[in-house]
Amino acid sequence: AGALPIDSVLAADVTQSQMFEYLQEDALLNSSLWINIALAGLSILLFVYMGRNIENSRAKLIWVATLWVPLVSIASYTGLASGLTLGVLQMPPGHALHGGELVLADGTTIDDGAITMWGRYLTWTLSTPFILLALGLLANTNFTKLFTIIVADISIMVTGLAAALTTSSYAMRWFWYFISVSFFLVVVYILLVEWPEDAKAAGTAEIFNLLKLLTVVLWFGYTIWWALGNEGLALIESVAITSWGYSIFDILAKYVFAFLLLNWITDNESIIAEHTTFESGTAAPS
Ligand code: RET
Repeated sequence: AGALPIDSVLAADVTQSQMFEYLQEDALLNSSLWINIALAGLSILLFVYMGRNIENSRAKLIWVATLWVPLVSIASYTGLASGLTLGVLQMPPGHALHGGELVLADGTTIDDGAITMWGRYLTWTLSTPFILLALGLLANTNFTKLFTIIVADISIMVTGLAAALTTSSYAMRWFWYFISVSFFLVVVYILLVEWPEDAKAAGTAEIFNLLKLLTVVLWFGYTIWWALGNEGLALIESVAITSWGYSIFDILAKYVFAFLLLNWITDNESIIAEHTTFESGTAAPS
C-alpha cells in the first residue's frame, strides 16, 4: 500500500546503489557500457568537426540528425552505467530464469531475478528516429514515408520496452515481442522497397544502398539478440554477454553508420544540393 507504481513494474525492490555496485563487481558488463560512452564522446567531437563546412540546408539537417545519434547514446549509456536505468525483474513461470536466483553484490538474492537494461529500449526510442531521419533525407523521400517509418520505429521500441518489462505472463512477453517485430517489418519495407527508388532519383543510391544494408542487417541482429538473450529465451544467460552484443551492434549501427554517412555527405554536398527543395534559416526576400 502506498507504493509507487514503478515498484510493481520493476518487481524486485532493488536500489540504484545496489545496481551501481552490481556493475562495479561485473567488469565485463561495466566495460560494455563504458566503451560506448567513450566512443560516443569521440564520435561527437569528430562529427562536429567533419560537418563544420557544410552549407546546403538538407546536408546540414542530415548532419544535425546524425550528430544526435551519439548525443543520445552518451546519455543512454550514462543512464545504464550510473545504475539509473537498469533494474531487476522477477521472471514469470515459463521463462528460463524462473526458478533461479539472482545474487547481488551485497549478497541479496532475488528469486526468479533477471537484470533488465530497460534504459536501452527507452533511449532507442529517441536515437533510432534520428538514424531514419538522416537516411530519409539522404534518399530525399517525402514527408508521408518519413512520418510512417518514424512512427513505426518509435512503436518498435516502446512495444519492445513493454516486452522487456512484462512480468505477469511469459506468453504476454512474446506477444509484445510479436507486435514489436510487426512494426519492424514496416521499417524494413520502407528501407528495402520505398527508399531505394527515392534515393535513385536523388542521385544518392550508392551510399544509400550501403547504409540501408548495414541498417537492415544490424537491426535484425538486435531483434534476434533479444530473443536469444537473458530477457528472451535466455539461451545466453549472461547479462554481460547480452549487453556486449547490443554494445557491439550499437557501435556499428551508430558510430560506424554515422561516420560513413557524414564522410559521404561532406565529399558529395553538390549532389545533395542539386535535389534539395527546401531552405534553412530565414527566407530570402523575393
Ligand atoms: C527489440 C525487441 C522486440 C522486437 C524488436 C526489437 C528491435 C530492436 C531494434 C533496435 C535498434 C536499435 C538501434 C539503436 C541505435 O541507437 C526491441 C530488441 C524488433 C531494431 C539501431
